Amino acid sequence: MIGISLIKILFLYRAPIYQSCFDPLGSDCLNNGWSISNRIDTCAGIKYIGRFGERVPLTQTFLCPQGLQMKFSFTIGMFDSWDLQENFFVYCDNVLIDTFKYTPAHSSHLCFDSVYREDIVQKSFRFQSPLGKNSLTLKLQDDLDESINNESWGIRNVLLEVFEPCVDFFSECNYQGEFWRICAGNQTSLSKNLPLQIKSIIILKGIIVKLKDAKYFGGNMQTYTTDQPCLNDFNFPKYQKTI
Ligand SMILES: [Ca+2]
Ligand SMILES: [Ca+2]
Repeated sequence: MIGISLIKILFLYRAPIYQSCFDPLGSDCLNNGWSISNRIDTCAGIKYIGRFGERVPLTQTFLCPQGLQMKFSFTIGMFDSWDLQENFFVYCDNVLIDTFKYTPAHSSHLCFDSVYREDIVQKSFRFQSPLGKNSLTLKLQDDLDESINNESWGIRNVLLEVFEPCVDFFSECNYQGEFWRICAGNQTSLSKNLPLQIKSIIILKGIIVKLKDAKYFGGNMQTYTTDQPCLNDFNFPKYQKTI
């Protein structure tokens, strides 16, 4: 007796892996997951995650399918007395993806030390998520040589998203073992196409995965909208030909 097993995936919109601090008043800025937590400050009435400086790195690791086109964007406030030779660095897994500087011509007096001006800039980067792993670590760092009261930065409108949303299925718990990928555009599949039994699934926000098999949960459709690190109760069967 072979049940008909079905995977159906709904890709509702381009999937954000992470977003934080989009509300100008900052209610969503405080619990942001970055390595230096609970730091929030206000410039010209707008909240920023920060202030940071003194070359201390700010990092965050995200669960993320490998080898996908990613976009990382944020608004940075570069506050006060940045010198012309000083830089800001953006890394993914310790690989530099961009560096930029404070631009005096763009700056204006907005906040903090009234002697020095602020440069507020929208930044956006595209890169591929690292291969051979299911996570990536973003790192933001300056090379400022003076105190935060003298020169600093903060970020807001922080967004990490995937351009081609995909769902990765794994043969072992915790996203290990063989993996099999369904992307937007090749989304519905019968289990005869499955090369493995599903034990864990990376499900980006905005994606709904539905699994159905006659032998499990009375044949009812199971719906998942978040990462599933270990589906011990759902041993999705390999397809077998009826004898
Ligand atoms: Ca200032
Ligand atoms: Ca300096």
